[in-house]
Amino acid sequence: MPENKNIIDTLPGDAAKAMYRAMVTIRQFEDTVYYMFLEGKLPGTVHLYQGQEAVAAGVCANLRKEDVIFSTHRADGHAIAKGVSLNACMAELFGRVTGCCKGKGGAMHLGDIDAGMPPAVAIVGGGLPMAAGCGLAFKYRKQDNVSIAFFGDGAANEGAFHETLNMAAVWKLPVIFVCENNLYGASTHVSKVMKVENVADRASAYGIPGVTVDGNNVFEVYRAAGEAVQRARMGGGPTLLECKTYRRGGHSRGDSNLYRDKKEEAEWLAKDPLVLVREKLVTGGIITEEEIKNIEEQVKAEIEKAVKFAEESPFPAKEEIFKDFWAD
Ligand SMILES: Cc1ncc(C[n+]2csc(CCOP(=O)(O)OP(=O)(O)O)c2C)c(N)n1
Ligand SMILES: [Mg+2]
Repeated sequence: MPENKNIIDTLPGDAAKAMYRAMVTIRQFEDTVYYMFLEGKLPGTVHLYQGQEAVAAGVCANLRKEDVIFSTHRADGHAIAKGVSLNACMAELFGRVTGCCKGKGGAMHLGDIDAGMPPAVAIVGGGLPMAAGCGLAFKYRKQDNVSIAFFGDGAANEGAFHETLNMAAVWKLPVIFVCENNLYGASTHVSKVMKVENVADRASAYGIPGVTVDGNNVFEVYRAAGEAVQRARMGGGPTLLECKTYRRGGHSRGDSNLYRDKKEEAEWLAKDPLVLVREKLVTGGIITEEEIKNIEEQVKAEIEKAVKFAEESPFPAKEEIFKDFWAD
């Protein structure tokens, strides 16, 4: 995908292919980042998104550039799907001045306001009130844009989740709350911290629609998110959309998932969203094996270019250290 281009730009005819391309880009980007991290080339830590690609791709395919997304500590997939440039994402992870936050945000604050993604919020649940605030701004200015809050199952147990959903419901804000339920908050299984079966069941407590979908099926995510986005644009208020999914890797660096049940793990890993979408596209006659190969090769070249761009970029100057920051 060309830099800074939202996949919505290639809709409507090629929506499926565009989503596939976004998913391949996220997977290859994350695999590359993982290996570079293990090699010691990247500073800090990483929270990778492999396995959850269908959520970011399916939701963001419904968005315009002017719509806004709020992300979490696991931000790469959201940024790529929303059209933040690969070069700027990679340079940010390397802490370089050409990064989307001038190298000062790093992996957990990835974002680019010009692409409709304020820097991600790594405080669990912290992005939800901001998404509602942005929704309020859209409503106040009578713009038919939407604000998306991506968050995890763990965040759904934070006070910020409950307060924000209530306020967004009462004020009918154009916000879609997208919970990526990957069954774990770090090493804690969702069943240990939640008594309802689905996060979306909680929507009824706030009087808004709640929908649970297979988050590994990009078409299901796309359709459900599309309905929620349409409703929000028309003034119908917020939706809680829960996408059930699974991390292919650990929570963050050095996590080997030893706490995960092996049967559960095998079942979910067999449902790789990339494999599923590829099968559907090929059997549906939407894409050929040759096109798949071409997409994969093009994406590989784009990522290699991004790594080179990042490695060759300078670090921020020392004089810049106190610029762009504020604290209370
Ligand atoms: C308020 C807060 N508490 C704890 C942490 C440490 N922490 C970072 S990620 C994480 C787990 C979050 O789980 P979930 O919301 O399910 O997101 P996932 O990592 O599964 O994507 C925790 C506890 C934090 N960043 N912020
Ligand atoms: Mg989780």
